[in-house]
Amino acid sequence: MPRLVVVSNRVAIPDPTGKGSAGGLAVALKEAFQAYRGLWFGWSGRVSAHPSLEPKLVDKGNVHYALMDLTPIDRQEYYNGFANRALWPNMHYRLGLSEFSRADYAGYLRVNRSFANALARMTRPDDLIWVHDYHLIPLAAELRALGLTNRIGYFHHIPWPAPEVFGTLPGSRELLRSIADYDLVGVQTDRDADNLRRGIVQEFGATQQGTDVVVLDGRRTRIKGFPIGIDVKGFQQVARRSPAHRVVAQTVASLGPRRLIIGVDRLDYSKGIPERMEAFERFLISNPDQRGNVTFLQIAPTSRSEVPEYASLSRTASETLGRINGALGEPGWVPIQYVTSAYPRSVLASLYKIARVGLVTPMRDGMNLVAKEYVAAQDPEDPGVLILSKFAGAAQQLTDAFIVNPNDKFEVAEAIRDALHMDREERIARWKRMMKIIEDYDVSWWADSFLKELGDRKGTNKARRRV
Ligand code: GDG
Repeated sequence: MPRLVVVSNRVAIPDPTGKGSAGGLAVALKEAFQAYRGLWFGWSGRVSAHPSLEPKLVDKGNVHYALMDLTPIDRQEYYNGFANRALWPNMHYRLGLSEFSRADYAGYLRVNRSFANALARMTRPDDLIWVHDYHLIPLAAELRALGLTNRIGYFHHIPWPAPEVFGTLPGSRELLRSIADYDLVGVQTDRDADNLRRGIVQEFGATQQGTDVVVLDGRRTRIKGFPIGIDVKGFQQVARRSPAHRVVAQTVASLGPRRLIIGVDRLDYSKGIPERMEAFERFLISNPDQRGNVTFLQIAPTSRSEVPEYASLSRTASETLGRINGALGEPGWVPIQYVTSAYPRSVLASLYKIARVGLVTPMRDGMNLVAKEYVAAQDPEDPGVLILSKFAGAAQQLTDAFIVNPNDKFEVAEAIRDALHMDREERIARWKRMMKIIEDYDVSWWADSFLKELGDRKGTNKARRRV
């Protein structure tokens, strides 16, 4: 079996406390590495004025970690700058928030080149290389320029926007071109795959072979949807354990007979947190009998706080929260409880299970793993109801959720009302159908099917150097 080399912006070395990083990628890759031996290469998360050009090596069980430090300017330009201030908003259709700077883009390309230089020295000719996410789109092009002929795959965790949207970003043409240096590109949904293939065909006149393959300058790149899943069994085990944690006990005690609605998201404008609070406000205004009978708990761990748009979102969320709780709360009842720290997975799992409604209403989301975790955590005899944005990749699979448009707070408010009124029989029927999909397409399916296709040499590109 070839060695698996995973490359991602952040490398998450397992943390015995279980708190770890709150990011979806860390959760997903942990599962993938249980099956495959290999190397995980990426940023250590540290900055230093004079970082080594060689990675720091750490061995943990069957995975070797190779960690690169960044300079403060690298972090500013590559990570906070181009990746998170230009690419992220563009790919989430927020063109008004996308801030392009030439210096940031140059920093993004520079870090990709320096990662490629360090990685190329560590790879063996038969390694399967699996690159993750929008921070590292040009990595394959840089590796090919160094002469690597390995099979290289890329998985894009966030939406791939329509060509008309992506094309507004300076640098987008070059990035699209560098996609063709991968052998396999995975995206979350068929719609994303279609957007990316159309982009390459429109921009370069590439030809399409069959449904999935585009051919550009003689190189074949297969572009397909591989919807990411969760570790269903592991998550259910955690959810079944008795809620020993203080936070769970206090939540149960403070709820009393009230019903709980839960939201769990990184504090990110793509997740629609203030919009969701306003939908809950609308629900309380339209259903005054429900005041005092339901609590909405929003867990929103702070994220990317060095990026100005995130600081601004944090202010908006706090203001919206304060306004709604001030206007509608009563002594002894706070309508929205809002916390910005991260909790252990076991606490999340217990809270999901207690909650009658899971409110997952991103404005745009690649997949959204919280939606799947919420469903997996439910009690099969008395499951809760998932309300899910039509703009989350998960909505393509979980069609038995209440699918809503998060831009319409009246529609979301009505879905909350209907979810709270749904009888047990219907809740069970919907839950069973969603659970089947979540189990069939779990994280092992995702990693196995991507890697199987990446390793498949049928119709492959000939091993050749690019000049
Ligand atoms: C990106 C894409 C795609 C959240 N708060 C805490 C915590 N979390 C965990 C959740 C879940 C994960 O973080 C978040 O995953 P999402 O998928 O919801 O969102 P992103 O972080 O934006 O992830 C997304 C994903 O990549 C995978 O491809 O689905 O579309 O944007 O697992 O449970 N975990 C802990 N404490 C928290 O407070 N321990």
